[in-house]
Amino acid sequence: MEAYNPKKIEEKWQKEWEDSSLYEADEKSKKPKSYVLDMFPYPSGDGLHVGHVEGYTASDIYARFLRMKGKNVLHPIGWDAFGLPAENYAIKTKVHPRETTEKAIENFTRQIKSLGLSYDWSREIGTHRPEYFKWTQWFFLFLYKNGLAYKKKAKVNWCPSCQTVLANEQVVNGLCERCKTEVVQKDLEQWFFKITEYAEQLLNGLEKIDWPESTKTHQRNWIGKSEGAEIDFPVDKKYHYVLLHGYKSSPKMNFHPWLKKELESRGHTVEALELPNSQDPDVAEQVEYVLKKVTFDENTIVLAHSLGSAVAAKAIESTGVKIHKLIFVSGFLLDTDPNRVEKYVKTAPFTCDYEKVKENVGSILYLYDKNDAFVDENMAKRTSEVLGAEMVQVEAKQSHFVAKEEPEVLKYAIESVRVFTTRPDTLFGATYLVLAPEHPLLAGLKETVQNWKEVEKYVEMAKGKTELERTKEGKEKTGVKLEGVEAKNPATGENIPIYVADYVLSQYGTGAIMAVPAHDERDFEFAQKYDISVKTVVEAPEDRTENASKDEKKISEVYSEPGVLVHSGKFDGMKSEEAKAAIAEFVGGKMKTTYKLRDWLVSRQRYWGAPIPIIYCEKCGAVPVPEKDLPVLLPDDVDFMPTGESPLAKSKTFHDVICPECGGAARRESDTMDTFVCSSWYYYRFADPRNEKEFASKKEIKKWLPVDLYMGGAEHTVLHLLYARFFTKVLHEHGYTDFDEPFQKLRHQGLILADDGRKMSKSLGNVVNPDEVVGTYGADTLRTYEMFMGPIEVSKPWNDGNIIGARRFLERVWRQAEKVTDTGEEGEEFSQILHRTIKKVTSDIENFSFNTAISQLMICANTMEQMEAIRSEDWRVFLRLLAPFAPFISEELWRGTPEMDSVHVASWPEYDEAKVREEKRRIAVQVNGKVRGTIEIDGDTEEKDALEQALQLPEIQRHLEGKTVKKTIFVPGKILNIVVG
Ligand code: ANZ
Ligand code: ZN
Repeated sequence: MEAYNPKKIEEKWQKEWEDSSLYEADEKSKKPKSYVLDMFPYPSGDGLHVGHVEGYTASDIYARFLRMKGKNVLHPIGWDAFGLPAENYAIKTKVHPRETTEKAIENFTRQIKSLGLSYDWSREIGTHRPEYFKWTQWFFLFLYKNGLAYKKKAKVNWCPSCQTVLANEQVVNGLCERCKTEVVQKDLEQWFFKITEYAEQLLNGLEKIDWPESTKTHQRNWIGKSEGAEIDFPVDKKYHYVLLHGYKSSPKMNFHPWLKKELESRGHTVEALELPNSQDPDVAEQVEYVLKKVTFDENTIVLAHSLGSAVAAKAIESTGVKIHKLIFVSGFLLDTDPNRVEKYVKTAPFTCDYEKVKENVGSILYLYDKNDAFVDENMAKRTSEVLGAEMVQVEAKQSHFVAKEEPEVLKYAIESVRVFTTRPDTLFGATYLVLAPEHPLLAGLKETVQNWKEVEKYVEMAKGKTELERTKEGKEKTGVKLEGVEAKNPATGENIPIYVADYVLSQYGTGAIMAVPAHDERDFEFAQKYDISVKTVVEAPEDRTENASKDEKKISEVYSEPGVLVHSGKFDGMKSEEAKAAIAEFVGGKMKTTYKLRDWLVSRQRYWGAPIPIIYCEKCGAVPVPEKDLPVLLPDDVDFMPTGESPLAKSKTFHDVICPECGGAARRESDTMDTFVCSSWYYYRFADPRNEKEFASKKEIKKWLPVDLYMGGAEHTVLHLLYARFFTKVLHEHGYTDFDEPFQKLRHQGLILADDGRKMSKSLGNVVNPDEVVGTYGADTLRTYEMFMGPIEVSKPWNDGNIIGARRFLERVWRQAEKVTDTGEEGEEFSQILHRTIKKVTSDIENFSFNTAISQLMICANTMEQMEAIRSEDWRVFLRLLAPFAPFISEELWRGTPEMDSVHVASWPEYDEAKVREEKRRIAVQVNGKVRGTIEIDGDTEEKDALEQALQLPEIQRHLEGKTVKKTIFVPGKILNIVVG
């Protein structure tokens, strides 16, 4: 027999498998399906890494196993092909990213095929190909049309060297992950996906999927659910209120007199105007009246009810000064409704310049009554939208706020700082407030704050810092006190100072906190530094019995545990957990759940990505590209040199277009999408990869999805997994799928380290190239070696010596073929080993314990080596067990037997229960090390069962009498020692 020569057989079978389409998923099969998926790779210029090989081999073993078990397996591969490296390479070398990418794909393909991975190549996809990204763009529009994609100005991490926006996780210690340049913060108009709307579903979904616990924990932390309360702290500053009544009303009607009194009793001045001809009003005349009567300044708050809102907006449009705030109470504008214009404006045509209004007020609030009989919700929404107003839904005492007293109106009329706290029980101990440097209230305090220059400088400085820098533990806290303005603690009624400090983040909660230094570490540290008072309001239950109250001693540490309330008025003595809701309610706060999860920023100022399918028109605004015009292709007349603007903006052919709605001149959105968008839905495309009408048909989705096994590294996948789950939840909600989790079972491969235990990296020169290993030892050896390195999920170092071990094992198997005979009798002993091997390899593959499966195959091979002859039947059992691990050698040897078809479509062997049963054994039972009896147990009996049996023995019971079992020591098959005391 010839010596084992992998080169010869591997190439041969590779070609044969490909020619016979052996691994293509069968569309017509009635067998149960199984979808085994690898995280598709980014085709980098460096080629495949041994870490890829590890994960791909594991899922390949599983896919092959399922095929042999009679499943119709879908096991596809494709390319996550958009991304920065190809673009950066283009900047350096001027080689088009498409060219680099296609070349890299070619190389990856060759490498993957050489490894004998059983992919269905007929379904290959690449996210950079127009037939694919057409549907990525479709998904953008799908989200947009469902209100889940929106544009807003946002602070983003900006790398001045890469000239691009970075995601938070691309910022490492304040530096760009790629080029190590210091990252700065910058304001840009960006597209976002509203993933936050699904926070709760994304959290709950984790309960029902089979994923590694650590990965689920990671997802939970990323979503970061917190339960607490929102509480308002009135700002102790005097304003000038202007109240405008509605149609057929007057300052003497509705809530006006009451509100005026309430506001005045708080020290504000109030001007309640009597608008002319309220019974049959002319809004234009009323506007003129307001402008004549009122002197607007930065301390003015205009509160307008109903028709008064139209008057207010129009008046503010031409004040010329910026007022503090405008509050609409169930208001509306006229120009959106021609009938109303006619009815209420008799003197002139009436349109309102929303932008001017926005310019002339600090902020606009829209207060809407849930049960409003006059203003419907859509009108309220539209009004809020055109004015950029914050819309708040409340319940009026009487529909449309016409009661004599309307507490919600008062509540929102008063300027206050809203905080989010998880500890409303500590409210009596809140001794100061902190605003994030970006807090919108700050701008309105410019005239009031005496040390404005200092505040401004601080805010400016905070801008340059990343979130991580700001919140790092142990970092010294900094901040500035706002001189000349205070807030009122709503529980104690006392005035407390307001600070601006960067340890409070603008994007979490409400961007403001109540600080409780006695019970929060960060607040304590800050209070010590700025000499702010510390007030204990929760004590450990045991401290309550002591006479001396804590605050009489010097407080030197923070008590952050639950306990019993003190110094909290009528809540003294209450348990802190109970006090949370009670105190929140006492001050009119609302219990509220907050999430750390932010909306997903998808705009990238880059070339090599899927263009965002939006067109901007002067007249129509943002217009989605009609579906029939997809895909929006990437133009080739661009320069890749980054300038901070998207490269697409400079392409003439791309940039200037015609508005699909009005036909006027318009321009295209020039940003591309985050590549995570491409990878959020690719697993659907594999089900129906050539569909030109849909991203995948419902029928094919139903046939193949969800994914039964998803395999990939644990690093860098938190976001990918979250985003993919988000897409699936949205699809589910809109009836595209009958499942709402895409990946039923997830497994990770561990890192493969270099032989020196360090991470493999080009700069360290310790990278192992799989091509070389395949060239020297063969793909079967590489696969077997990597699977034998250790448990799949742990990190493990490369070891050249052990590769040779794997190769020798396969050589040994090869040599056994010579001993195979058609006659001969089955030896009892070997038969047992063979059946135990079937049992173990089967359950090990099911449990992803590939290293132990291989070691069982080695035991079996060793036994065969001792034998003079091997029955053909037994030999073929062994080859089938080996096939998923070493597909080439098993195929070659299998075809050497009378079998005509591939081993990879043969059926998986079954074991005989009678042959795997381990013999009973008699073992000694000790008590405290002395043998006191014996029991007879099976070879695989577990400790607790052995103990139970031992406890039945009278001689053992005697020695345990009056004692307690401290522990047991169990050596399977040998001894059970019971330790008592
Ligand atoms: C008062 C208080 C007292 C708080 C106390 C804690 C302990 P998690 O659990 O992470 O949700 N906080 C709220 N918004 C913040 C922001 N934008 N930036 C920084 N910190 C913020 O944390 C919630 C707690 O973090 C909140 O509860 C608030 O401090 C702070 F003994 O309020 B706490
Ligand atoms: Zn238009």
